[in-house]
Amino acid sequence: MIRRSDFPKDFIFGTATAAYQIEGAANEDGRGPSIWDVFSHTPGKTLNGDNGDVACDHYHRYKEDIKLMKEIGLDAYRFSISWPRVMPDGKNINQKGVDFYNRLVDELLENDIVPFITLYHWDLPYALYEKGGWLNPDIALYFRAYATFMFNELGDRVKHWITLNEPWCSSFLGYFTGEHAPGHKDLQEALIAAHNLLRAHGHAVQAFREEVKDGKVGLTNVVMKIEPGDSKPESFLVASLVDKFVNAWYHDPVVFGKYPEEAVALYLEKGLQILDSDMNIIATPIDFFGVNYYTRTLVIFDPNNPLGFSYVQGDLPKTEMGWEIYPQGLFDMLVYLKERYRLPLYITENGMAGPDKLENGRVQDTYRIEYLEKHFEKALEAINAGVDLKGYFIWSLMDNFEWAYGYSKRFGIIYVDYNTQKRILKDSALWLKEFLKS
Ligand code: GBH
Repeated sequence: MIRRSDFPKDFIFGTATAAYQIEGAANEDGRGPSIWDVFSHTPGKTLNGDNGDVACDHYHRYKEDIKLMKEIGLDAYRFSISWPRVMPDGKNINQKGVDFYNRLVDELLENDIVPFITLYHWDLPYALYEKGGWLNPDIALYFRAYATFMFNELGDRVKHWITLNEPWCSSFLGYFTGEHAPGHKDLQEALIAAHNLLRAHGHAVQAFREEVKDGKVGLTNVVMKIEPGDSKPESFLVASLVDKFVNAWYHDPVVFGKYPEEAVALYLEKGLQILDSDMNIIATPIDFFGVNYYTRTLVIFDPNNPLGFSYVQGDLPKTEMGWEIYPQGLFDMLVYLKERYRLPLYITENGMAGPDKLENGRVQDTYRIEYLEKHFEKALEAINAGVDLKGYFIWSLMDNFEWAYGYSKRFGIIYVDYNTQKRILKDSALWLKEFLKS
């Protein structure tokens, strides 16, 4: 059985959340609307019309939630800042919103929990969306100003910062499939958004170097293991193409200052120009990559699909999201990232949605324990294979607003009863507590 003591001494275990998914208090203390408020209030965009107005009410219950983290024995906590809470119009400061994050950070530190902050986990101020959002090149400078403000405000106490969460999702789910806010469906827009997201990242890293001398800054990407879904040689080719599009696209420019050539070709084809000066900003050196790993993705060659490929279902056991459980992919991708980019890594998200049932005050989520244990093992194998993996954040601390799926999917190690806001440690949290002592 895997034990905590098998991991390096300074390895940290934590949980992760995101502001819009847990905070609630959407209209309190001067918070402005984000693209996700508008999107989730638009009929048909989220399952059952769910939205983050109340969510887990973490804005009011953060002390209780930190107490639970402490009880489990977590070393660290990754959360995101709601840009429209601190800058309701995307530019001007809302002191009450800033105060919340000061209280949150102080409470974490008092409990010896190391804060990791994500600056952007998808909740763009709606006022900036009205100015063009991620399609407006100026967005990178607005983001830089917001980041600079937050570094100044919290950088004395917070030493670990992540600029963006999963720019692939913000650009492709937000602007191409329309599954996420702002719900556009335009390939050219997705390409522009992706580039502006990376520019915003680079600007924030530059600001970080000026403001926080003794901290670390990185970028978190969703890292997908892409495999061919059948044995046709064409399917191997599309798998490697899709791999470039979801993985290398968001890592290569940050380290090498170059998009993979397949991405460059797509920009050219769509008549978009990429400036060298932009690439220099994007390639401002970072300290680590955050890895969000959930599953593998199978693709096959499909001449009838305009993209040239289709997604197919695999036959491994699946989570409630329909995602295959594939721990080996975590090992493979950690080793791949290490070889290609030679940077320290954190797993900033890993976890599963389960068929959780609260029965007699207990949630027996043995499947989640098994999922986590297997992924912990693969993380450890990666460390032993020479990967500089420094920490592991479970998604998520508690059940929360799962974007387009609303409250129907539960990823937490803590169960949330949305009628009463009562929190109940699932068996996985109790298992983790024992693990962390071992
Ligand atoms: C994360 O994104 C988010 O950062 C977090 O906010 C969210 O709550 C969490 O995941 C859980 O969803 O169709 O089988 O090929 C995850 C991004 C993108 C990962 C789609 C899985 C495809 C699975 N996901 N991806 S599959």
